[in-house]
Amino acid sequence: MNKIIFITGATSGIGKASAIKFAQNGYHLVITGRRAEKLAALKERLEKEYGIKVHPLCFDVQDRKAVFAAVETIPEEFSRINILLNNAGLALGRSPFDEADIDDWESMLHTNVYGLLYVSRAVLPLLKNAGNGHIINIGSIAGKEVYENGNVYCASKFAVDALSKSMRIDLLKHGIKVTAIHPGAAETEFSLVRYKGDEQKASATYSGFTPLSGEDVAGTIFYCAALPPHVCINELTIMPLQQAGSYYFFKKD
Ligand code: NDP
Ligand code: 8X3
Repeated sequence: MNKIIFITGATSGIGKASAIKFAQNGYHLVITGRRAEKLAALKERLEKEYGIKVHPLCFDVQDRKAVFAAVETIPEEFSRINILLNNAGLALGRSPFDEADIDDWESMLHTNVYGLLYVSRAVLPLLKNAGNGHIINIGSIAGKEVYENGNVYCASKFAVDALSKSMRIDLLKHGIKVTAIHPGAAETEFSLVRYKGDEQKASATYSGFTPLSGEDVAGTIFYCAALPPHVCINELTIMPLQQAGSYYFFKKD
């Protein structure tokens, strides 16, 4: 029987690369995001290329009612969810604490923290039913080391780190694995979103070094998911070769 993975933020970057990776390996998918047309295109592509089944769910993870309502509609054939990949997230702005936009702060906390909480609670009954469940949370190096002007984005990812550790303890008795993966710089739509469409600022983020790709992170997510049932990676950081931490880059022109 094919396993099923539920992926938040599958319309782009790490989430989309993960959808492709798991489809290549015979998983059926529940893919989510706010951009319905991207979900539809990915479903068509993956079903055609890999012969697996894909169920798209379009909702905003910030909207508690919408999250629970969407999960309620999952058809029987997709309801034995083995893996939840909590990947949807974003940074908005990179400004000093005293100048940052408070609306941006709220969006980051509502998406990266509350969104992860709502989706986890909504999907947990399905993971419990399937047995041997696994929750994989995408944190960040920003959730391990605070950097200048990272303030609330860093705080949201520190929360993901703390919640992952806490979920690991509380879900132990249900036999559910919890893994937190903390990437360094990955070239996705992340910086374009952070800098609100400013392509120059976004591409400058990745100049002078070779960043991770969404596929690099997806490969590591799949590695964690494919370990034997008695083995759980609690957390790991994955970085570009030229990045040692939030602050330490070895850049070449
Ligand atoms: P992308 O911007 O490429 O992808 C983000 C995904 O999250 C999109 O699919 C987007 O879908 C979804 N998303 C964002 N907000 C919401 C929302 N409110 N409701 C539902 N879905 C949402 O970035 P990445 O792939 O890089 O980011 C994935 C995760 O990795 C994030 O949690 C990010 O914080 C983390 N990360 C990224 C790093 C990087 O350098 N890129 C490094 C460390 C961590 P849609 O717009 O369709 O809603
Ligand atoms: C994304 C990585 O360093 O831009 O989480 O915050 S960083």
